[in-house]
Amino acid sequence: MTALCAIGLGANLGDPESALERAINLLRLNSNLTVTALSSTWLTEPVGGPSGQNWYFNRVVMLSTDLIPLQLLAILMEIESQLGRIRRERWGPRLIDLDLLFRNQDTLDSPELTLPHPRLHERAFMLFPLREVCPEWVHPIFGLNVGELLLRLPPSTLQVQKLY
Ligand code: A4P
Ligand code: MG
Repeated sequence: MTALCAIGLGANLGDPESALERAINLLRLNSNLTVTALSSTWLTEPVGGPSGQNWYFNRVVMLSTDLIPLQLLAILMEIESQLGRIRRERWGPRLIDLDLLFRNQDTLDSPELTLPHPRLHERAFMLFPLREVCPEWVHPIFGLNVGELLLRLPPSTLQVQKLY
């Protein structure tokens, strides 16, 4: 069954804008999925991790695919390693991070994959770009759409800026 999926992209090391472009091109080249929408690029304050990190560049990509979620996750990890990501500390600075934000209304909680992404609902850096490309999506656990999830966030967590 073809499913609608959202991918969250983030980068804050090296040349983040070109890393995001390259990741999107690799997704477009993959014959097992179809990219259907791209958000703007957002510049966002780092959440978690060591202090003094650069601000992140974040985007959301919508795609449709017949792949099962673990196959899609494997593709995302493959793209991360093609772009030179080496996993170091959790939430540390990174060349590129690709997260599967959701697949339709699926819920899944396994060691390799949690759907929707377990922190999506609390992250302005993903919700602002997601609202541009899929505002109608309803979180299957909270029963709220993307705009409603954003309204719940404390103003102090909204340090984001739309670039282009
Ligand atoms: N995993 C489980 N569920 C998922 C999912 N839905 N999508 C597992 C992707 N991966 C999922 O991820 C660790 C493991 O999570 C994977 O092996 C996968 O099996 P990782 O990418 O190796 O490590 P990470 O990215 O350091 O950890 P994590 O938990 O993915 O971090 P987050 O939550 O993605 O946070 N601030 C701003 N402003 N912008 C950002 O983009 N990103 C992070 C990373 C922190 N702060 C940020 C940003
Ligand atoms: Mg990740």
